[in-house]
Amino acid sequence: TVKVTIDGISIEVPKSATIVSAAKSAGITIPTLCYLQMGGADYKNDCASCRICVVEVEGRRNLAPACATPVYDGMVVTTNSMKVMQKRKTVLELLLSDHPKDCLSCSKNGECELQDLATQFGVREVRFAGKESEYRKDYSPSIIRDVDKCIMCRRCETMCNEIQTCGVLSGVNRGFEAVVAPAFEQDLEDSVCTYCGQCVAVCPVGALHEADHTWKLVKDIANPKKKVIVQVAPAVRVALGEEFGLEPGTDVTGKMVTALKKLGFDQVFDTNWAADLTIMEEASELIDRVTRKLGGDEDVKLPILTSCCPAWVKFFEHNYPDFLDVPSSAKSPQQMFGAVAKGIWAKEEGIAREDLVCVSIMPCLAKKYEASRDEFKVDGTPDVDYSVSTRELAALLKQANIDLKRLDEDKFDNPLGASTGAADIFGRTGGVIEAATRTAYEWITKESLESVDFEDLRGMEGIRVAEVSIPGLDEKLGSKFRIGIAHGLGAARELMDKLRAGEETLHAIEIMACKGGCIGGGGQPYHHGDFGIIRKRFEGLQNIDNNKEIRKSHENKYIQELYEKHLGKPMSHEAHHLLHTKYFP
Ligand code: HC1
Ligand code: SF4
Repeated sequence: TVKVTIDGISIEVPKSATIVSAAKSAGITIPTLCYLQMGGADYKNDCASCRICVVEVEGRRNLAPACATPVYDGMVVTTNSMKVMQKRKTVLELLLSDHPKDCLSCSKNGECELQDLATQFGVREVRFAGKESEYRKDYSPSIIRDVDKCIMCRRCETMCNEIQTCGVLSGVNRGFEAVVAPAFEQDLEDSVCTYCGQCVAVCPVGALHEADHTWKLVKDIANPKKKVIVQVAPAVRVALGEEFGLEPGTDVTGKMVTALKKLGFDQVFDTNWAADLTIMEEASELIDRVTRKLGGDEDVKLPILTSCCPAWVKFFEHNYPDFLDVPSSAKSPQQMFGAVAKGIWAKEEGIAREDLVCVSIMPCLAKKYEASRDEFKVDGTPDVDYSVSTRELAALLKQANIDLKRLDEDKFDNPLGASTGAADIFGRTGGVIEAATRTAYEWITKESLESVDFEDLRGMEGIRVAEVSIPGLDEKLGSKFRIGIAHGLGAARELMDKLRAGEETLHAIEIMACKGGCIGGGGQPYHHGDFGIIRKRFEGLQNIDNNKEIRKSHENKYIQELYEKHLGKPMSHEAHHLLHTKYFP
């Protein structure tokens, strides 16, 4: 450790500390803008581009950026001198001089870190008003880039390149024209962007935001000719409460159902129901592939990869075109839900396809793009009409004067609303493969599991490998069943590269594009760099699973009924037609 004095307070801090982190441990908050560090997610943006965090260091002529200046023994720092305050204000006004002033209609209004600083610094006028840089807006199915608002903090660039390893965003041009953009300033849609939305999750201003479908939804609900049904993803129920002042991880399932009914949805269903259905298909596919492989079929690909995360799907389509036949062909729960709702349920209810609007509430921005993919359309109309983020839902509830906190609890409608605990954990890293393991284990051994808790599959490390003993299969495989888990696309790439190089042997792999899984999705309430929030959502989902009476997907009665009445058995011709898909390079 080293001793430093900050604003007269002497403290001992680790040698590796910066002035910002040292000040924090002394209880002093230095304002920052470009700087963001997320412990637990390995994310650190300390490019010192904004200079808001400047401080005085004794013996140093120029002010130092606190985020990127390491401490040393005996260092004396002043964070609040007149010189510092004036400099910060000038920096802020220079930033604002090239920033649109349309805060009232900005997607980030109320949550913008630049706006917060302007409030904190009491900015009443911008002394350096003049020419502002102008760029065209870039619209994609999931994300809108409003580049005029970019402040070159480069948080998105760090996220996209270092954590997600997608390499889509980087600084281009110089001086006044400088901006963060895809190569050649092409549109996101023409790039290898996965729409993971993690750049949106860390953008401090309104330069990156979701393609907002809220008003389409309002219009459809208000249209008496339309039947509007909704499905809600697992991860939404442990995060939505945050927008209403509840602790991260609080289970608001029942209140959320009431809220959705109050909004006017005709039926409130659950993506979880379709998550149970996904497990039926995925676990069957897994057993089928393992059995065929053991039978000597050389064409069979193992490990099987999960395929419910659309950003991961787009990632492997771009980066691993040689692996297109490796992931499970099972559609994601969102798309299975849409296919069954429009292909079976609507017919039973006598609702014409063109009159049914199927909406999903998702923690994810890539789900918007997934819903728009051509292979998920029938006669040109999508199975899921549009996907709305957790944040958009919260905003809409507030507009409709619905205070989630104060609502009574209600239950999802059936048949597409019942689910098991295995479905809830889909929303956290490791959950999909744990759910599949619960079912595959019982199907292979024909015995009931003593405990459905596969603790070894849980955790937050970016890449995890665990072995599960499946009596009867272990001997044939010559090893235990080996499962890999990765979350965050950088971790996914690391694992995939090992597979490609033959350095790792696994039987099944779960990959989720976002850190923590869907609970950390790009459409969730902003965490402002606090990874502890994602951990709490993780625990929230686990608690729901722990407390469910039924915790294995194949025991979901409504799913069993679907097979009995319509699909026969998993992987049947009918199931393939409705519930499976293809991938494209
Ligand atoms: Fe997910 Fe999934 S878990 S992908 O993270 O498989 O978005 O929550 O809805 O489809 O069920 C997201 C979450 C979600 C799907 C499910
Ligand atoms: Fe990169 Fe993901 Fe943002 Fe696309 S959505 S630019 S892949 S961080």
